[in-house]
Formats: sequence, structure tokens, C-alpha cells
Amino acid sequence: MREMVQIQVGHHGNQIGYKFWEFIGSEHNIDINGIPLPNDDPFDSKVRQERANIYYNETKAGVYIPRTVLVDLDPKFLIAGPLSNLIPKCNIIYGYGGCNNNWAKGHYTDGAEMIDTILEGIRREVECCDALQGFQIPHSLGGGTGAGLGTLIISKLREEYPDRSIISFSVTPYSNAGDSVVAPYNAILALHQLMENTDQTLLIDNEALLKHSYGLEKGNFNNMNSLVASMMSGLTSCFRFSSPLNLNLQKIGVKMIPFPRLHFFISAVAPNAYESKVSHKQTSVADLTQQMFVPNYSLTSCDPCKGKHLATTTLYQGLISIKEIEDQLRIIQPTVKFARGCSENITTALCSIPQKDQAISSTYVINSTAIKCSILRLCEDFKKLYESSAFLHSYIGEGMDNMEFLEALSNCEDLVTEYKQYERYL
Ligand SMILES: Nc1nc2c(ncn2[C@@H]2O[C@H](COP(=O)(O)OP(=O)(O)OP(=O)(O)O)[C@@H](O)[C@H]2O)c(=O)[nH]1
Ligand SMILES: [Mg+2]
Repeated sequence: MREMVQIQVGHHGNQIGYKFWEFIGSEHNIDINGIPLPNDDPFDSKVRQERANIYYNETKAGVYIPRTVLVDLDPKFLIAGPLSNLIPKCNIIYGYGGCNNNWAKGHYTDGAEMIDTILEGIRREVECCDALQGFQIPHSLGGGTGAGLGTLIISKLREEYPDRSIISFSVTPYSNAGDSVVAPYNAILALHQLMENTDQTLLIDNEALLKHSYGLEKGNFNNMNSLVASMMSGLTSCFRFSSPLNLNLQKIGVKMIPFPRLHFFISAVAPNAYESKVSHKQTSVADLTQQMFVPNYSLTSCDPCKGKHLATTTLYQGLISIKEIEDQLRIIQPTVKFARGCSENITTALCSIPQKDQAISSTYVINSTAIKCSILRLCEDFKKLYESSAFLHSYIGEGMDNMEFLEALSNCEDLVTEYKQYERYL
């Protein structure tokens, strides 16, 4: 088995993480207590459970335990969280209070005090794996724990497991979603780390999530988190089930990343949850394919049409024929702006098991130079704060200095420049 370990960090990271288990539990036919649900169809049952061990540890009694370590400095939501009675207690690691939106507290002081316990918890899980594929880390970049401690964990994983994949699902802040005023500091300091230490980062933002969950009770975090979890489950479906069009994280990395620093992806899921709620029309493969390629479905609020595609992976779920997908992709392909040398770089995966609450669905991951717009926006917000030295003292008080802020900003600005360069020359 090519096992994965999920490390959920901070409040938001844990909320998305819980949803992810709910989504994949429904696909593997495992209930919230880890018990396989009855299934009259032996073939379907085999397909669903065959590879469940990629994400679950199966006990002798046949209970499937999510392979996850939950981390938050704030114990409030972890102790009574939905997995607290299922996973081993030693995998629930918390401190005595949050980081108060301070990246430095998570990365250098309060969070750093917990790092040995966290790595021990992760090591225990890794030792039980046959052939570890990698780690996935859902977290938010706007607070102190997910961003600060999250990136500390990622940097330690990089050191200890240099040849395993590290993929992060990183949600960037948006002030209208209630993000704190210092969120741009935390996001840029975190991005600086992600650039060096992850293999792939799915950059999602609360602005896009808020837009897509509009109509499904605006600003309801539950709906926003479901969107992220459906993307995570769609992306991982390509190796959680065996199918004629299989992928794994390494293969996705090889196909999607022409230059190592350019590993920040835009993603989208179709059908749109709101539209499918109000319309009773059955979704077709043509709908899915068209929806994936238009900007209003992206979970990152930048328009992929404003850049060039370096690579694309489309993952379909449900009873769909490969031919139907190929036909639809052939229609859409000429409308997509690929960088020179990367033309027609579309990789496709198909999994016959449908996603939770959908008959057919698709997930779309693009490496597009358009991501520069999101990173640039964070840089601009950072500069506005930094120019007046606002709130710097709380970071300096935790031992940081100005140089680290400037280095992080300059690294992120360099990344924007690199995206622009490749856009021009490729
Ligand atoms: N989409 C979404 N955003 C959330 C959720 N919870 C928090 N956020 C946003 O993410 C930002 C970071 O918050 P948290 O995840 O609570 O922060 P943390 O990582 O726990 O860090 P500290 O609380 O500062 O220690 C917040 O400003 C919120 O806007 C959630 O469940 N869903
Ligand atoms: Mg918190």
C-alpha cells in the first residue's frame, strides 16, 4: 500500500480535515465510527475497501481508524472533535491556548515547544506503514497555529522524510471572511516556507470559497469547508481506488511541475454545489468538463484565463466512460491557453466510485501562471501593513526580526516574477 498520513493543524485545518474524512468515509463505505457499512454488492464492496488502507489503519476487529494526527494549540475544539473517540489519544496534540493569530508564536515559541511530541506522533504512524507515499497537511495561512506551526511541521517533515511527498491544502485569508488584520503577515511568512518545503500546495482562498458557497447560507464555514474537502477527496480519488486511469502524488508532481518552485496549484470542483441544489437538471460529462475550465468555479480567486496553463490534471468520478471524457476534453482543449512547450498537457484520471452526494463529479487542478495574481495580492496587503510597522512588535516580541519579514516578502515577490517570466518565454 502507498499510505498517506494526514496532519491537521489549527482550527481551520482541523475543520477541513474532519470533512475530508467524512467525504472519503462515504466513498469507502466506512461510517463515522470506522465501521464498514453493509453492502449487498460484493464487487462494489471490494472496490471500495480494497485500498482503504491508504488512509486508514484497520484494526484486528475490522475497524478503520483514520491515519491522522490532530494538532492545535487551542484544546477547545480538538478534545471534543468528531474523531476524538476513534483515533488514538496520543494522536491528538494540543497546547494551552491559541497563537492569537501570531505566526511567530506557532513557528518559534509556543508551537515549537510541541514539535517533538508532534513528530513522535507522526513517526508512530509512519512506522506502521508498508510503503509511505507521503503527508497531506490541511491548514489556514491566516492564523498563528495553522500557518506558523503548520509550516514548522512541514519543514521538519522535509528534513526527516526527504523522499516522501508533502502536499499542503493551504487556505489564504480574506478580510471579508473575518480574517484578522495581521493575516497577510502570517500568509507571506508561511508561503515563504511552503516554497521551499512542500512538493505541491493547493492554494485555496476564503474569498473564492465565500463566493461559491453563496446561496448555501453565505459565510457558513461548514459549506466552505465541504468545498475544500470535496476537492481533496476528488484529487486523492485517483489513488484511493484502482481504475484504468490511475495516478499517484508522485506522478501528479512529475506531470504538473515543470520547475520545482512553481508548485502552487489552482483547483476547482464541479458540479457547483449551489447550482446543483437549485437546478434539477442531471449533470452531464460535458457540463462537468465545461464547468472545470471556467474561472467562476475556481477555489482560488484568480482567473486562470489571465495566465497560461503549465499543466492540468482532471479527475472524474462516477460511472463515466473514458471515451466520453476524451471526447469532451478534445472539444475544450483548443479553448485553453497553454504555455508554449506545455501544450495539451492535460492528465486525466477516472474513478468509478462516485463522490459523496453526487452521481458524477470532477475535480480540476491547474498549474497556471495566473496564481501570481493571488500571491501578488497577498504581497500588496503585507506591504501596506509593513510600511507603517503596524503590529510588528508582537512578532518581534517572540524573537523575530525585520530581516525575516523582508526576506519572506522578497521570496514571494521573486515567485511572482518567475511566473511572469515563464508566461513570457514559454
Ligand atoms: N474557510 C474557513 N475558514 C476558517 C475556518 N476557521 C477559521 N477560518 C479562517 O482562517 C483564519 C485562520 O483561523 P484559524 O484556523 O482559526 O487559526 P489557527 O490556525 O487556529 O491559529 P490561531 O487561532 O491564531 O492560533 C481565520 O481568520 C478565519 O477567517 C473554517 O472552518 N473554514
Ligand atoms: Mg486557533
